[in-house]
This record gives sequence, C-alpha cells and structure tokens, in this order.
Amino acid sequence: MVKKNDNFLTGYVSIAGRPNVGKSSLMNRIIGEPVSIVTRKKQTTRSPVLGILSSQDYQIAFIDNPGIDFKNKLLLNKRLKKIAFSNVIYTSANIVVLEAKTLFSDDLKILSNMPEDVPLIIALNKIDKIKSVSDKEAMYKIVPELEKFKPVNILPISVKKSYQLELLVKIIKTYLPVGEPLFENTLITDQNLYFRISEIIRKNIINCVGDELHYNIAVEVTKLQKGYARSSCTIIEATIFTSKLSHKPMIIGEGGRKLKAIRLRSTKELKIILGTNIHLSLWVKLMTCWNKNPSFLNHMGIT
Ligand SMILES: Nc1nc2c(ncn2[C@@H]2O[C@H](COP(=O)(O)OP(=O)(O)OP(=O)(O)O)[C@@H](O)[C@H]2O)c(=O)[nH]1
Ligand SMILES: [Mg+2]
Repeated sequence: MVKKNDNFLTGYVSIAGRPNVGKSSLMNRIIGEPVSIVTRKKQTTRSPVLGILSSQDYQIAFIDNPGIDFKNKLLLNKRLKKIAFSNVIYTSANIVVLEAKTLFSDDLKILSNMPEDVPLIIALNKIDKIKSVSDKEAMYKIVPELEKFKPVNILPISVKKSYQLELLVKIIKTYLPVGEPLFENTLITDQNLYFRISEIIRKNIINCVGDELHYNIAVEVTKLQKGYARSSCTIIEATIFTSKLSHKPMIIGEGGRKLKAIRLRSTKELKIILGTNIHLSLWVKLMTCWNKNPSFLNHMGIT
C-alpha cells in the first residue's frame, strides 16, 4: 500500500463520451501504459477498463468507458450505453471527452445525462487537428453551449501531443476527497489476463478487418497455460465469434492469410506483455446474432 498520509487524495474518475473521441487514448497516456485498446474505429472499448495513476500524495482510479452512441440500436450497443452511464454516478469527478472542432447532438445528450452533483470536466480533445482560423473560431463558438452544463472546467487537450494532460490531472486532484489509497500503488489496472489477452486479439482483428465488421466480433480466451512442459512458452487458445456466416471468410481470408496476420500481430504483443514465448491458436466460430443475444452478452460480461 502507499505510505500512510493523512492528506492523501483518492477517488474514481470516469471518462465518458461518444465513440472514437479518444477516451482510451487519454487514459493510456495519463497512466503511461496501453491498458485499454485503441483503434481508429468506433466502439472499440466494450467493457469499462480501470487505469490507476498513483503517486506519493494521490491516487486516481480512471474508468475508461465504452463510447456512447444513441443511434445504434443493437442490444450490444444499448448495454454499452447503460454501462457507461452507470459508471458516472459514484465518482469524484467525471471527464466528458469531445472532439474540439464540432459539437454533435450526441455530445449534448451525453452532457445532459451527466449527474449534476459530480464535478464535470469537459476535455476538448484532438486540438492538434485545429489548424485554421475558422477551426479555432468553430471551437470558441461551442464554449457557451458547453457552459450550460455547468462544468468545473473546459479544457482543450491533445492526447497525441500530450498537451495539457498534466494540467488535467492537476484539475482532477482538486476534486478528490481525502482518503486511503484504493489500490496497491504498483497496480495500473485490475483486468485479468484472460480479458487483456482477448482485448489484444480483438484489437488486431479490428485493425485487420473492414469497417462495421468489428461490431460483429467477440473474442473469448478459452485456454491459458503458462510455462507449458517446463518451457517458457504460454499456450493460449481463443475463439473468435462472428454473428453472421458471411463474416467467417472475411476474418479467415484467402488461404487463412488474414487469420494468420491477426495471430502473428497478437503473438508479438502478447510476447511483450507476458514475457514468454507464445503459442496462440485461434478458432472462428459462428454464433448467430450474438450481439442481439442477452444470454451471450451476459456470458461475455456485457450486462
Ligand atoms: N489527432 C488526434 N487523434 C487522436 C487523439 N486522441 C486520440 N486520437 C485517435 O482517435 C482514435 C480513437 O481513439 P480511442 O482512444 O480508441 O477513442 P475512444 O473514445 O476510446 O473510442 P471508443 O472506445 O470506440 O469509444 C484513435 O485513432 C486515436 O489514435 C488526439 O489528441 N489527436
Ligand atoms: Mg475506447
């Protein structure tokens, strides 16, 4: 545990916002480790991911939430939205991330659903993309709209350029209550290895397959055996579930080429994380319309 300190500040801080605004990137950059997967595609995060920032005098437990999308009517999506909103209630502060240039109707809906009694910080991310005078003007124009939600701060940031992230942490600290550390100070996340491995495989599938297909993919690690036969090799078996039969060949690719690429990319990353050689086997299995199936979603922990 972190040394006893009567002025120690500690609390949970949720990160919410539309898909793809940079929530997971923000948490990873602050924590300094890629604990939550990041891709260029929407709705990458499917389960809340905890990222812990510890120092001598404070500890912030960030919750990186799934992106909130009011239009997507899949049961999967409805559940992700419910999960995200349930995570902003018992926090010491909430961060809503927006893209600096444009305010979307979903941004406004998210902001209007944030609890009034939890300090709200609005982070205008991807400021590095704001280059022209008209972009800057567009950003300044949205500020009065945002002020209606009574945020304690509206902060332009760039995760990519690490711009104003230290200031963001400083602001968060002012809203943390005094208390005991919530976690060991060496811990950066509470994810179990099965989940972390499945997320790495899912990220590599998202990066290898076309748009939209990733809404239809789920990954489950079914076997994890470390130090097999006294060797320094970890045996991992995972199943990739697809919701439609037509998706199977899209994941496997001609002559199994795509699946091989997914396997090789995942193996490379897992080797670093686990510090052992990796023997990864992947199976692609049809689970018709799993993203509309309550019991399958329950099984995958998306409840
Ligand atoms: N230019 C720029 N791109 C960024 C910045 N922050 C994040 N991105 C990119 O935005 C994309 C989405 O990032 P994520 O962190 O996965 O976004 P997210 O909000 O967690 O997305 P979901 O999990 O789908 O809700 C990635 O391609 C990031 O590299 C930034 O400050 N500037
Ligand atoms: Mg994310």
